[in-house]
Amino acid sequence: MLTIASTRPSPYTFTPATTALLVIDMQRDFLEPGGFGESLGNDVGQLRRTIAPLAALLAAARAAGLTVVHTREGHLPDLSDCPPAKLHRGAPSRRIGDPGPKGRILIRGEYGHDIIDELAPLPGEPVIDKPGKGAFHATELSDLLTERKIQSLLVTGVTTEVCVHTTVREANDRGYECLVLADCVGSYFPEFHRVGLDMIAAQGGIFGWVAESTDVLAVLP
Ligand code: C5J
Repeated sequence: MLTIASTRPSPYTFTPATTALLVIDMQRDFLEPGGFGESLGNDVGQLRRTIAPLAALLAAARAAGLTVVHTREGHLPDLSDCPPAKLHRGAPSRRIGDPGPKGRILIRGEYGHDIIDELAPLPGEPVIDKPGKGAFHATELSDLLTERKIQSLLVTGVTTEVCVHTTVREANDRGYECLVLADCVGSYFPEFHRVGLDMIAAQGGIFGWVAESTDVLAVLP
C-alpha cells in the first residue's frame, strides 16, 4: 500500500495492483488544430502542457504494472449514438460528423478521433470508446474495472471541467477513490481548470483528491 502525503485535501492511499491510470480523451480532435475542440472556438494549444507530464506518468505506471485504460469520445459513422441535443448544440464552425482536415469530426475510425502519437496505447491496453462526456455512460468501463478488481483511479486527460469532471463524478458515485493529477489534466479555460480541481478536493474531498504527477512518481515502485 502506498501513501501520498501531499494530496489535497488529505493523504491518498492506494495499492498498485488495484489501481488504474485512466487517460481521458487525449485525442487529436481535442489537442490538435482542425478538430472538435477548435471547431468550438477553443485554443487547443492550452491543452498541450499536459502531454509531457502525462507521458512520464504513463511510462511509470506501465513500469509499475498498473492497469492503464484510455478513453476516446466519439460517435459511430452513422451518428446513431449521438443524441440530437449534442449534435445540434451551439454554433460550431464544424459539427460532429462534418468533414475536417483530420477526417470527420469526432467520428470513430477517423484520424482526428484517435489518441495523439505521444500517448499512443500499447497493444493490449484497453481503449474505451464513449459517446458521452462520462467514461462510464454507455461503455464497458465498469465491467472492465470490476473484472480487474480496481478500487482506485489515477485520473488524467482532457478537459478538466468536462470529461474529466463528469467521469470523476460517475466514478465517485460507483465507489472508486479518484486522485486527479493537476498537471496531467487540462482545460481550454484556465479558470475552469483551477475551479474544477478545487471542486474535487473541497468539502473534505467530495469527489476525490488532487495532486501533481510528481507526487505519484515519487511513490511508485
Ligand atoms: C469535451 C472532453 N470538452 N473530452 N470533451 O467536449 O472533455
